[in-house]
Amino acid sequence: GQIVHLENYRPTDFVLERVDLTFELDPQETKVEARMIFHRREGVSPSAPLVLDGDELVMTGLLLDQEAIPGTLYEATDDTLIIRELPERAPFEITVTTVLSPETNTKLMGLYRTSNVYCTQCEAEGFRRITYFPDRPDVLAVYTVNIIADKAAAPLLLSNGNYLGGADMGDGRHFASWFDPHPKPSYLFALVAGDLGVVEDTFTTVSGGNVALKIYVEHGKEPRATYAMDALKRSMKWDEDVFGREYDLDIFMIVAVSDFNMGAMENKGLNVFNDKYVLADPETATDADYANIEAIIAHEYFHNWTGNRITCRDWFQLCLKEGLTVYRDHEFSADMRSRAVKRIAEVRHLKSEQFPEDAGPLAHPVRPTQYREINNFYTTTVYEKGSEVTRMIATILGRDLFKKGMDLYFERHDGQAVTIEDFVACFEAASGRDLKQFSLWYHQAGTPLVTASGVYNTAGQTYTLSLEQTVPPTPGQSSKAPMHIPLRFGLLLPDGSEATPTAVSGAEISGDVLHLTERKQSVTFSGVPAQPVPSFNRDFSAPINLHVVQSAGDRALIARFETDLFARWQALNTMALDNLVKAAAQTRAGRPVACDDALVDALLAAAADNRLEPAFRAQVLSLPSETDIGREIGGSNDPDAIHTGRQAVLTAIATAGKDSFARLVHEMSQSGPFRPDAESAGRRALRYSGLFYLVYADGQPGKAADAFRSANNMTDLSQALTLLAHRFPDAEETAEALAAFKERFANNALVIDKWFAIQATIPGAATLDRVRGLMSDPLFNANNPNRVRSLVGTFAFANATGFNRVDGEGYRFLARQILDIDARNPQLAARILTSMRSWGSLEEVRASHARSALEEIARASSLSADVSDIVDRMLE
Ligand code: HT7
Ligand code: ZN
Repeated sequence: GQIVHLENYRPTDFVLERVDLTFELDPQETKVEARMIFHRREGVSPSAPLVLDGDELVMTGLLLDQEAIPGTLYEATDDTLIIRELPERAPFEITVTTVLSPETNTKLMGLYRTSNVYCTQCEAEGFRRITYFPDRPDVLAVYTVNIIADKAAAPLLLSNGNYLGGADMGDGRHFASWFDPHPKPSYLFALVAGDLGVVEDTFTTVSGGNVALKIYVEHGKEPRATYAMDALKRSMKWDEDVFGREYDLDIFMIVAVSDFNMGAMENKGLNVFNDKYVLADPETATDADYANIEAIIAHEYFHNWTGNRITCRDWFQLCLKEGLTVYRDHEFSADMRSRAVKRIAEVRHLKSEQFPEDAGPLAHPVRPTQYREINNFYTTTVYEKGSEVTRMIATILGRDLFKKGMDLYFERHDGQAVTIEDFVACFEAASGRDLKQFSLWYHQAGTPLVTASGVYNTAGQTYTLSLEQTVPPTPGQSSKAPMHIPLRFGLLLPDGSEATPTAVSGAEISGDVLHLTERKQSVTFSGVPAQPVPSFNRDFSAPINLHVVQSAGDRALIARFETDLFARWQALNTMALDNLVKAAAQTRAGRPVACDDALVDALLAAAADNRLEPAFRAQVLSLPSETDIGREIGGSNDPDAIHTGRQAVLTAIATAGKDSFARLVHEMSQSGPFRPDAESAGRRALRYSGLFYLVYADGQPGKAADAFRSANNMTDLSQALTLLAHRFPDAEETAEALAAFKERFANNALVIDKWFAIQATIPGAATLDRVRGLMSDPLFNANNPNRVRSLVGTFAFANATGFNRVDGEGYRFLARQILDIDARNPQLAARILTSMRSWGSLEEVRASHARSALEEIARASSLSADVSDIVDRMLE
């Protein structure tokens, strides 16, 4: 693929007014007729041709105002259709007829089949696989869709907008027509046809509109869609209450399908979901599944305003809809659950996924300026860092001005396709604040590093903070300008209370936000009665790395007294991370691992503190992951040493806290029926933390095996199985539990994905052979993205010791898998390949094996654009 540059953006020569689509569905020979009304944009040369996008299309007809266009006036290639000599002023109609084979479409882009259901995925550039079209987000049109299909095979015919009507055609077929009054880009088009069950409900909007709600799932799975329906209604209400956004059609539909490249898709009025993010019941879904369903249902629904009503001018602006919508779904979940616990989970995810991306060869700005394959830019940087950038705008402006800016955005840009600059301008206009320097967050890649040190002057009762920021170099960006970093902070006094300085100089401070804007900044606080302990980045107000030299005692003070719960957790987590980094070094040097008493004491104190909610305490007890430790070490990493050191620290904590953990398990045991709410989930999480350490203290599988046998919900069951398999992979109890789990859930693919994932993450070199074996299990299906992700993806992303085997076999295995998957589904292959994005931080033996594996992929003939884009960037 060629590189697309932002600077080359220009509007289309022709304006698309209306689209009429007719589909005659057939598994191998679907006929699509697209009638499109265009007019030449003012000022465009009369000789300019109409250029439409296509991808693997077979065109069987081409008309201008219902007359065949002579072959001399058009040119159809693999990826474009060019039509010349079109009317200068008057609108004209182009009719394109194409024939598609949904059944053999394994890329899952465009129109495809999944479990006998016809389904589309058009974002980003899938519509061009249906017909020749101006397939770009700044072309907004009103669509009418007619669907014809065999009535028995596809009793259900769905598309965007409102239902117009339908009828029997008398020949075994029937049709349905849909009209979407809201102009939309082609990437939001959707069609679904098949035989599905439905869960129905209604929602009355704040202004009295009645909306029919429908969630379509495979027959028999309806009861498992009720939680999703509940989440949908809560999302609709929340968007009215918090953002003032009402739904705008008579009907809102969600369809769950089992073959899907990503999580879900926000097509106007007809969201299509990976069934993993719709289906849940206590027997088969974990608390994490419930939380994900709630978040993703909300995310896709929120896109109706942030993405659909106001869309992106071009794909460089992807964060305009994704970053903002992730921010919205984060706020929603924070309101539905515990805000502090939600924030901790977000930051853990950001640090374990986005920070490595930003520190490696795939680093790119939140708003990139070039791409080869847009599918590869649906990244954690665009999504999660994009959300953090939106959050920082809210932090800098404060709640009211942020709201004023959002209202202005909706008012100014409804119905338009806009840019990040348009978005930021709304907040500048609403607040009168200049956000030029702040906007560097969109343009400079890399995680800023802030170092801080403080000096207290006893005589003058002043405290001076020296702050310095650097942004590391990233591909294509060697030097960076200083950023505007909003740092929430507090100065804690030795008694745990917070200092209230009488004056501050050297930085703008508003409330507890310190605005760091210079490369080096010295900030002095007056009227500080004693040497304070600074607590930085409360609520993780800025997505940065922070280096502050702080003693375990200082951190323990923050952990005990901070008013910001996130900062408490952060202090404990940092204390643990310091220990784990040391443990890895000790292991590597062949020395015994020492675990600081201060850490053990602080963890046990927090764990036993009944004033803290259980979910928070569980987060405290969940130590930084091996990836986190590797990131902190930063280079020449040895995953085996990191793992062994971490295991030793876990065992030390477990041994020291055995009695407390036994108490926790007892206190957190629940009776009564399962409830998926956050409070109950928190108690399950804390109980599991206790069990985890008890099993580590015992060094025996007994308690985990008992927990497995007595579990009455999927959270407890899958965690017990994980504990057994990961800690005692060769024990008889483990083999029995794995077999029992498989037998019980063999007919539930989503649960079997957990079974694959648990085994794929068993630490150690032997797991590769296990994964190979599982690939020939009859329950594995190499064509289903969820199966492939749960086995191959999880092994590569989440098994540091197994995947990074020192002999390089893990990388060679992945290389072959990538080539195999790429032949069917390039998007899936490219995404799994990004698991190698941090290969440059490995010690040299592993790094050299990793490089060879990447080179093997790069050398392969007929690589997709998706995979070659990723592999080339990783080798640059
Ligand atoms: N906007 C969607 C992103 C998306 C996608 C979804 C399914 C398959 C392929 C896809 N490519 C891009 C999902 C979202 O962020 O809401
Ligand atoms: Zn999204």
